[in-house]
Amino acid sequence: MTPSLPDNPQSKQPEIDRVYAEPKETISPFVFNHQVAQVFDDMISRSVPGYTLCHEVLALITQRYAQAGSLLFDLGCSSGASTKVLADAAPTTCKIIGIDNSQPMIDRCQVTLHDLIEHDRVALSCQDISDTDLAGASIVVLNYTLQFLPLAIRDQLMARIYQSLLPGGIVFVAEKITNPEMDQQQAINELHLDFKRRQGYSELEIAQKRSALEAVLVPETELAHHQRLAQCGFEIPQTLTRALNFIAFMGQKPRSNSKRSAHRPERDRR
Ligand code: GEK
Repeated sequence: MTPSLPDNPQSKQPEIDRVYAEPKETISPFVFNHQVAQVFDDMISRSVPGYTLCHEVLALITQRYAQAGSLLFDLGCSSGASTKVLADAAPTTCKIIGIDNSQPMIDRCQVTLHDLIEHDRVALSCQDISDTDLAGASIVVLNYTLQFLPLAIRDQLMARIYQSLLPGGIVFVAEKITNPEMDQQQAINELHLDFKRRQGYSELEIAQKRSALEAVLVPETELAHHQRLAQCGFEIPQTLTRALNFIAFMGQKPRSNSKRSAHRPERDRR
């Protein structure tokens, strides 16, 4: 039976993703438009293995590292799933800021986080994350967002996050990754396709979405991500969760310069 598709922007009920269910004459590059925003929760949870696990670990990180009185940023907040995790796990003196450059996603987020926004716990802003002032942050989250930015500006954004974070601050990132070993990449890719099939997506939906995401979602290797964090100055870049070709990882800004140099290996201290 075809699932019904209510189109009510005020509805909190997740709607079924059928964006690519019918054959399209031409496949345009994927955009976070109104149609996607309406079904986003269903779309991401049925497309990203480990999505819930990533949020469970984000809650642990937030409990441990959110600094009282600081700001927590969710960059690319979409419908607010990670924003809500931050709000639920952080001290009440923290303010949570959700940023997204898609107005339909922000509208959707306004609905799902209505109570938290009313109580001034969460604020949302529709803007490009390259323009966001991150001063005063103790945690910056980029859950499945960095992969949508042009490769050329990813280093710059991460360097700015590092500079803006308070000492001891955390960057928490979740991404789809690619594997430099062709055989491994192919095997894991096939398992990801199996995951989508088990979630009820048809071959047509999988193929059309894949072609829409081509050149829009550009994954990097796990090593490239860790190296970027290390180059910016983050300590202990490490992977926290892994499900097929999706990982979540974090890095911590040193609490002080002296502590950082004390932990650096001998060869790096010159
Ligand atoms: C979650 N974090 O559910 N500036 C602002 N927002 C952007 C930009 C940009 N330059 N580029 C993309 N976005 C969420 C899921 S989805 C991931 C994040 C996915 C936004 C875009 O509009 C979308 O809402 C989000 O980043 C990526 O935990 O759909 O795979």
